[in-house]
Amino acid sequence: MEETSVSSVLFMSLPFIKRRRAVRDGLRSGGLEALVVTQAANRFYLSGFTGEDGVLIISGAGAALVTDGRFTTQAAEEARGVRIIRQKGPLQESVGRFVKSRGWKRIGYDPASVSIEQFGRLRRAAGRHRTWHRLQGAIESLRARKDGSELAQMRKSALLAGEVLESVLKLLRPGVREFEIAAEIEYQMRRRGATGPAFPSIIAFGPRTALPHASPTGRKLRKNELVVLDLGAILGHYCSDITRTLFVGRAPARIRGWYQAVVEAQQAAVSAVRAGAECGEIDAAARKVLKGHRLDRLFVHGTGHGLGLEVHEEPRVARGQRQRLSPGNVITIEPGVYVPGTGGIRIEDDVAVHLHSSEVLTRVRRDFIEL
Ligand SMILES: [Mn+2]
Repeated sequence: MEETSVSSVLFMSLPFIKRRRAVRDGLRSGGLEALVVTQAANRFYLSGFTGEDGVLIISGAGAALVTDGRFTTQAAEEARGVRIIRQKGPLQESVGRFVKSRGWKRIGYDPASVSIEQFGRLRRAAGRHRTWHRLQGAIESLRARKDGSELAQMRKSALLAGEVLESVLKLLRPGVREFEIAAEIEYQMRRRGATGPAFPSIIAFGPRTALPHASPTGRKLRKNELVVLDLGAILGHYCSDITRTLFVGRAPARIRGWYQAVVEAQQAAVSAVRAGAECGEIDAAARKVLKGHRLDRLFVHGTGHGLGLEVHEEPRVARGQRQRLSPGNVITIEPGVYVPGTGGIRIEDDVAVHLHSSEVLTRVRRDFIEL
C-alpha cells in the first residue's frame, strides 16, 4: 500500500477511533467491561460498518464486530481497527458465545434495540454469572453532538434536499398526481448522489394537506389548492428534512393568513435556537406565535426533532422538553397548522446549533409561493 493511502485510511478511521474511545471512557466510569451495540446507526457511528446485520462489541481491550459471511469482507474494509468475527448460527448466540469466551461479568446493552427474544438468546449463550446493564440512549447522546465533518456532510445533504424540492416545483401543474411528484423527488435525489430518501416523501394536494403524514396517492392536483412537499435525502450517511407549502393559483385571504402565522411561528422558533436553550423553549416560541393567531389548537405535533444518521433522533423539540441544546446539535423546526377537510400548512428547516450562533442548513425561500 502506498503511503498516501495508508494515511488516508488512518484519517478516515479517526472519527470512529475517537468515538470508541469516548465509549470506553464511559464504560470504565460506569464500571462495565463491555458494551453490546445492536442498533444499526450506532454500529455505523462507532465502526464505519454499513452492512445491515451485525453486532459491535466494545470493551477496554478493543472492538469486535460479529457479522455473517455476506458482510465479513466489507466489514474488514469499512471497520478499520475492529476485529471481525464471522458468526456461526444465529447472530445473538454468536455474540453470547464471544462474551462468554472473554469472561466479562458486567455488560451493557441497549434494551430499545434488541427484542426480548434476541436478548434471551444472547443471555443464554453468554452463560450464567453475568449481569446485563441497560444503557439506553448512551450512544444516541454522543451522536446528537455532530463534529465538524458531520456538520459539513449535513450541510450538503440539506442543500441537496432543497435543490430537489425546487426542481419539482415546475411539475406542479393541474393534473399531476401525488405519486408522480414523489417518484420525481426520489429520482432527483439519486441523480444528485443521494443513497435514497431519508423517509417516504410526504406529498399532499388540497384537503389531504391537512394530514401531517400523508403518503402520496393517485390524487390529481387541481387549480386553487394547497400543496405540501416534505422530503429528505440521505447523502454520505446523513439525513436532511425539509417541508414547503405552496398554493397553485391565487390563495384566499384565510389561507394567506394561516401561512403568515406559520412563517412567523417558524421564524420565532428558529430565532430561539441557541446553545443552552431548553428544547421546550423552542417549541414554546412557535406555539406562542400560533396562539397569538388563535391557531395553536391546530398545531398538533411537536416543533421538531434531531437529525443525523437517522431522520428522527435526539434531541426532541417538543412541549416541556427540559433537555438543553448543545453545540453540534442539528434539529428541524417544523411548525404547522392543520384544518381537517380544508388543508394544512407546514414549513420545515434544518438548523445546526453552534457555540455562539445557529445556522439554517436548508436554503429554500420561505415566502408564500403561488404557482
Ligand atoms: Mn421532520
